[in-house]
Formats: sequence, C-alpha cells, structure tokens
Amino acid sequence: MPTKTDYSLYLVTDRTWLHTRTLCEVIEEAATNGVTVVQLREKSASSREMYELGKAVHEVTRAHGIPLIINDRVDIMLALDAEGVHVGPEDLPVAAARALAGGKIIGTSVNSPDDLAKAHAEGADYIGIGPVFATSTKKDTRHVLGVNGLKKLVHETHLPCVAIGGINAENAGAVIQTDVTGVCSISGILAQPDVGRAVREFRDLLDQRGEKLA
Ligand code: TZP
Ligand code: MG
Repeated sequence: MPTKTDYSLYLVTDRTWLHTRTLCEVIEEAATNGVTVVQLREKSASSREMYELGKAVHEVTRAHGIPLIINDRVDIMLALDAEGVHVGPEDLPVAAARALAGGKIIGTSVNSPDDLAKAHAEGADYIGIGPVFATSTKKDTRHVLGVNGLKKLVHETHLPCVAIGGINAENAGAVIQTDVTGVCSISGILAQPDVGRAVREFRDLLDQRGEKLA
C-alpha cells in the first residue's frame, strides 16, 4: 500500500444499487477502471455480514493496492485490518476513533465551518464534504452545499477533501474545478448499467486536471 493515499476517485458502496451483480464483481470492475479508494457502507448489514462482506471486498481492494475504508465501525475495520474508517456526526468522534485505530486512515464528514474546525482539531486524515447536490441515496442528508458551498470549505482546509452527494459524470467537472482532492460517488457509479465506463468517465475528468495527491 503506498504511504500517500490517492483520494481522487472514491467509491462508496450500497448493495441496493447492484441488480444481479455481486459487490465484489462490481468493485473489481471499478478498481480495474480507476477507482482509488473503496468505502464499505452497508447500512442494513449486521455486524457479521459487514465482517464477511468486508473480508471478501478487502481481498479485491488489496489485489488492486487500494485502501478499504469501513463506514462507522472502528471494530470491524480493526477486525479486518482494513486501511481506515469513516466516522460521521452520529459515530465515534475522530479523537476516540484515533485512540483505538492509531495510524489507520480516519475520515470524517463535513457540512459546515464548525464541522471543519472539529475535523482539524481532532486530527482527521481526510474529510468528506457534502452533500454537494441533493441525492436520493442518503435520506438524512444535511444542508445541500452546492458547488460554491463546497468551494468555500475546500479553500479553508489543508486536509485532503473529497466531495460527496449527487455527483455523476455530468456534473463532476464543476466539482473538480473547486480544487477538491477527489470525488465520491455511490449511484453515479453503482447504478450505471456499465460500471467500468462510468468510472472511466470520472477518471478522464480527473486526469484532465492532474491529480492532487494527498
Ligand atoms: N453522504 C452525503 S451524501 C451521501 C453520503 C453517504 C450519499 C451519496 O450518494 P450518491 O448516490 O453518490 O449521491
Ligand atoms: Mg456514519
């Protein structure tokens, strides 16, 4: 695993979008075509299911040399020896996660200047800023930031930052122009009939601006 994380194209999972394909098949296709981080986020999975799924997904991400981040669950991240965890406002605080997780990657969610100050104070490794656009994927999203709201937060942080919420290959160009480190997508990748093609469309836009490595 490289010491510097490439956050440019960050896939978050949600099996409800998968139709007949398995999560591992889709992640394999996404990683082959240029996804650089995978976050396992399966809100309806039991602990056992998250663990078993995580084990299988980790084999795929490891084979591609990309980090696996576990949503919410520090315990499952440690049990899997995954590369990191993403904690939001309802989860363990970053500092508490750090006490358990040491040098693992710890990311957190930011929607406001206050959130950003907390992420800085508690020592997050990266932040996910959003929602940038309205999305049906997450029902309890906070204030929709728009590209301008995203840009303000991006310019107030030294941390690697990824944009999330309603981002697809059509609007990703405007998002990338904010100088954000990377873009996250669930449905913009997983809900597409051709996952590989969707990933390559994102990848082309990112590669045009040159990647900002963290
Ligand atoms: N956090 C803020 S918006 C969101 C999350 C997990 C959902 C993003 O899903 P999509 O399908 O990329 O809009
Ligand atoms: Mg959470």
